[in-house]
Amino acid sequence: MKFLHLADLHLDTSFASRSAPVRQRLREGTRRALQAAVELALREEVDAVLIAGDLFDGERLSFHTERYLAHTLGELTEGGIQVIYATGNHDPGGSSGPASRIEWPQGMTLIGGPEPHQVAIHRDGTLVGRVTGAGHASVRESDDLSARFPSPRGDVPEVALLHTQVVGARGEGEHHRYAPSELDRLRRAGYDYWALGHIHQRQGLSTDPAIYYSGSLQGRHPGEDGPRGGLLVELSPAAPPRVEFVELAPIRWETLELDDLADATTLGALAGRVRRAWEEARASDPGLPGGEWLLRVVLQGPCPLHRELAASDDRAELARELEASLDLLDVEIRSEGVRPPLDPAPHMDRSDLLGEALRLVAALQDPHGPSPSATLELEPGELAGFDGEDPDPYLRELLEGELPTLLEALLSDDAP
Ligand SMILES: [Mn+2]
Repeated sequence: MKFLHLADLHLDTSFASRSAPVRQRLREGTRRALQAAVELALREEVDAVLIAGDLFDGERLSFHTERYLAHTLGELTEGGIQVIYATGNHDPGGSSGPASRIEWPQGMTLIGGPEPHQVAIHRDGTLVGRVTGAGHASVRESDDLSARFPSPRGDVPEVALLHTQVVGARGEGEHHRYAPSELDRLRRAGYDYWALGHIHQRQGLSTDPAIYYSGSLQGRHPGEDGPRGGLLVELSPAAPPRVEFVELAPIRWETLELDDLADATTLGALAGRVRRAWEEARASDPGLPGGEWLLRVVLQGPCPLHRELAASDDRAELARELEASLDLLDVEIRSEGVRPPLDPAPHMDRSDLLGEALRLVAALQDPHGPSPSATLELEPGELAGFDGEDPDPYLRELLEGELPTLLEALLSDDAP
């Protein structure tokens, strides 16, 4: 049996914090990702497409998306591909939710409640596998739905389909603990593959049996970065499961962190640094042809442009320049970690507290100078984080790290 595992599409997410044109692109992006998934399923001649919940984001689905869904999923069922959709907490299947009101294409299976429902998968008239799924009926399913799954017969490959928070999975802290399940129970349930939804970070929790989150189909915020798509899975009675990730989302979120900015003395130089970092990152990971990007740039450390980077209009100007020169959909500049560049040298001879402190630190940092632990009268037991023999190298390293903070604190009223 060959199938495509999708989850967490969140169609019609509002993207309310974004500008109107970006919002529009993101909403279209999710629909285009689904279109790409349908084309992949038809091209690969899969037997089934499985959707593990959160197909749409909220209570109200636009007419446009409703029509689009019926049409797009209809392309699959008309192409002889079975579509099996088990609901999640965003798109519950109870009578009040939109899942129960949509005119789904003929031949599609909607599993909108906690009672497991089984679908036989045929290829050319032969039984090649079974899919058993359970869905959320309400927005707050608190039961472990996996406990209700029957033991599979096992004469053909058996797949379980569920929207669940597996306890201990990566990224679980970012999601509500709905329909929580235990990895151990999933492992022992007898299924060859668990097609999971809910946690948006793609991950395999087990390879034998195969237990996978496909992750969100299209990233929805800077935290959902990297390539996004679906898992193409092949199960056969004789061989181990083959699970392949296929990138499908046309829009990606990425973050660049730059902390070596001491030489960036002009807007042009700073933009150049970001451009080079971007080009390096894309050389090894170019993304899909024609893909669009939303970039967050996190600047930190000493930078001569610290005043400009604290001003929102200057950050916006840098963002616009990068959007244009790198052809990006959106750029956000974060500069909370930027500090003024500080050089102790011009202050070493001062006859005030700062001068005294700097001379003391310089003497204690000198490996041939006085012992820092003896001078400061510190016993090894009083040093948090130290568990070695000789505390002096450790203290010298600490002093090095504290120097910028000391300078900043003692120079704060001393505008250069
Ligand atoms: Mn979700």
